[in-house]
Amino acid sequence: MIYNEEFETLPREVLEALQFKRLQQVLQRVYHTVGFYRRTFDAAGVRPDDIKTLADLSRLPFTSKQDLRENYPFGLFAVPMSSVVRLHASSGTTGRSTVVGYTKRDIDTWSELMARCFVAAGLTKNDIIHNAYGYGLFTGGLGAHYGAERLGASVIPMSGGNTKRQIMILQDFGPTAICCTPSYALNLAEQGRAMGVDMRSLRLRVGIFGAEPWSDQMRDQLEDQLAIQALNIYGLSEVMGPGVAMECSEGREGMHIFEDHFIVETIDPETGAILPPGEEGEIVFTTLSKEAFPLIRYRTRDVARLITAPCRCGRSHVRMGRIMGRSDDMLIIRGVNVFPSQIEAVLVGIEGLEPHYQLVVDREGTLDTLEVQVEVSERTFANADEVKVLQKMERRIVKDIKDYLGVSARVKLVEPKSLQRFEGKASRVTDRRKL
Ligand code: DLL
Repeated sequence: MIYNEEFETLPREVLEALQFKRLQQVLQRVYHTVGFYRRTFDAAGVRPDDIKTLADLSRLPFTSKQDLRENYPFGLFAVPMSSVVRLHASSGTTGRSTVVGYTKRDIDTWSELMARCFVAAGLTKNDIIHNAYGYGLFTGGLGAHYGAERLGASVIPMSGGNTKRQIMILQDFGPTAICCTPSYALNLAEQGRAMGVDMRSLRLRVGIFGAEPWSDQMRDQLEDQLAIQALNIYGLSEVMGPGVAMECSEGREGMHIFEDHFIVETIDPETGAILPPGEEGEIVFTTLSKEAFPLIRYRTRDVARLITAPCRCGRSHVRMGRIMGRSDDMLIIRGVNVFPSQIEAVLVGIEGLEPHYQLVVDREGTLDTLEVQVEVSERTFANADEVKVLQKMERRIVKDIKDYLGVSARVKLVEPKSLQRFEGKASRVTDRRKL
């Protein structure tokens, strides 16, 4: 089943003609309404009128997360605030996070794209959708919620956390689909079993999992433990939120990118050169219909490959394979995006610490763990005859990391000069997770 048969199955030439028409419109709009784009286009010596084919897009400069940060909070909005009906922000930052805005029509488009995702997963208005993506500034909760309502399904706005209650609702309300991060789904399965619940006999038949990397092995585990079909959904706040791309239940190999609303490119993260379809590289998106927060050639830092082979579901939109990694150092810990530099910002704000730290990420059972090892200064160390002083410091760091970044960490204070020093690029993260 296809939600928007007309647009999701457009023949390639028609799709590209539509993309080009929309591209011209969005370029004119950003050039005339967003100072940042006017400056970067001018600096590159390209004007919207110079873009005469889709391939000319490559003449335009990229937009990076850094550009978004520098224009915090609303500098890249292309409409006045009076037209913005919703704001979201990326998780986990000490201030200059990325803030995104939506007009009424943007919310409508997003709802439609999420409804397309649900239908691609085989859902209809007769389904009950348990939505355990977090509601709030994170786009997951509300994004999936509006899509489920658009489809006409019954949505349970669970949000994240409170696992025992989630299991009770899963048993009592009998949802047929669940939306959450894949690691949380494993966690639910495990805790359910511990509570003596037969998690395979719930009414669930589909899981729509995303917001963090996962693997085919994890898919097998989820399908086995919950007796469901587990499908991959992709998105990022900057570009829209969940629903930029979705795996269909027929193909199950790669996620269809809704190309009537986004142009996708893969580039070499080092040189910025465009790669031929099929080669693994950094994914770059240009939004074609967004009003409040259009993005031109946005570098996602997500590494994947595009699949152009036709899919048996009949959708003509290109697919992207699983995200294979990132071309920067962003970590996703229990669904929260964390940059090591943000942890560093917390640590340097605390007296008595040295700027030498290591982050160890692991997975215990189904839960991601983050350990922050940080050196205390000679002075603190010499004066810390009382263990209490160090314990107090540890607690403060744990609290600050939780307050600023929204992620729980274990903190280990270590002796001055005990952590490894680096001659070139510091490598501060050890990621032991096997997905
Ligand atoms: O995670 C939006 C989302 C919500 C997607 C719910 C899917 C489901 P952000 O918090 O801005 O937005 O994080 C975006 O998460 O750049 C990827 O690195 C990662 N990511 C999202 N989906 C997947 C996926 C939401 N299916 C960042 N596989 C992205 C791997 C994913 N990584």
